[in-house]
Amino acid sequence: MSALTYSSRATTHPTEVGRNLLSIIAEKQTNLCVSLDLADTEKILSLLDTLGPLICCAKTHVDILPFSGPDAISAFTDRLAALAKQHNFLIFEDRKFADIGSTVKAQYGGGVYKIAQWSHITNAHSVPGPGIIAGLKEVAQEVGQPRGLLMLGEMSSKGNLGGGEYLQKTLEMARGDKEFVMGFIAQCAIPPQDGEDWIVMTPGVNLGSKGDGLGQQYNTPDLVVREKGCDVIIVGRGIIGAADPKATAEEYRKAGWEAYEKRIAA
Ligand code: UP6
Repeated sequence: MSALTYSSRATTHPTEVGRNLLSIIAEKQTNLCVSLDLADTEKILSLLDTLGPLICCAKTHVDILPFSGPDAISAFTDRLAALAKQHNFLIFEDRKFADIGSTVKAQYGGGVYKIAQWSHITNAHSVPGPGIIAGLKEVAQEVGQPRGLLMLGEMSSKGNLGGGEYLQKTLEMARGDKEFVMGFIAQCAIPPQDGEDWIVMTPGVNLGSKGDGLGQQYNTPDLVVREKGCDVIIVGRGIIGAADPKATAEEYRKAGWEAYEKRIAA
């Protein structure tokens, strides 16, 4: 796990999106990514306006939203981009691509969502093999804006097939493109080899619950950041389901930041 500070990693990270994310984290003193799993665009946008100063990243599942048509989608993603700029956070569409290179290329760049146009970060499963990274990268390069990919190495849910040898094989795949793959969705730090620095973003974080009855398993910010060495906590229902999302997000921000400070001081 990294004992280096976010700010030092922000200058050396091999990917541009990684450097941007680490600088935002260091500058705003927040390793909190909020997961906006809501079926209401106005709610998402107004929450982000409130939570913007407290987060480094906003995670979306754009396919949960009931859009009336393509114009409504671009209106939403434009407003999302404006909020990201205003409050200085990155956008992470949690698409979890999982097909052959040629198909994910079409899914990432096209369709109604045009994810690559507005999302700084997206993620992919390693099941299809390295072609998935190559396909997504072609789209990222066409966009001409910094885009980063996280590989899913281990999920938070009970009984998932990730971790162990699967994570190791996913890491080997990621090593094939260190300029595009910025890190992992995982539950522990990924030990770097020379010149590597994998950003680990970790879902399954909640201060008040152990799970959701549908397989989700929760850990605390302290466990995932201090003990396991992860870099970013991803919190959904813990914040968006709270009576006061702003005050609750500040609790998570503080808990995530203190866990990081303890880790680098140890
Ligand atoms: N997510 C997980 N676990 C993973 C990968 N992704 O929970 O291993 C995503 C879910 C959801 C969010 O798709 O958007 O993170 C977690 O939300 P929650 O905090 O409300 O459980």
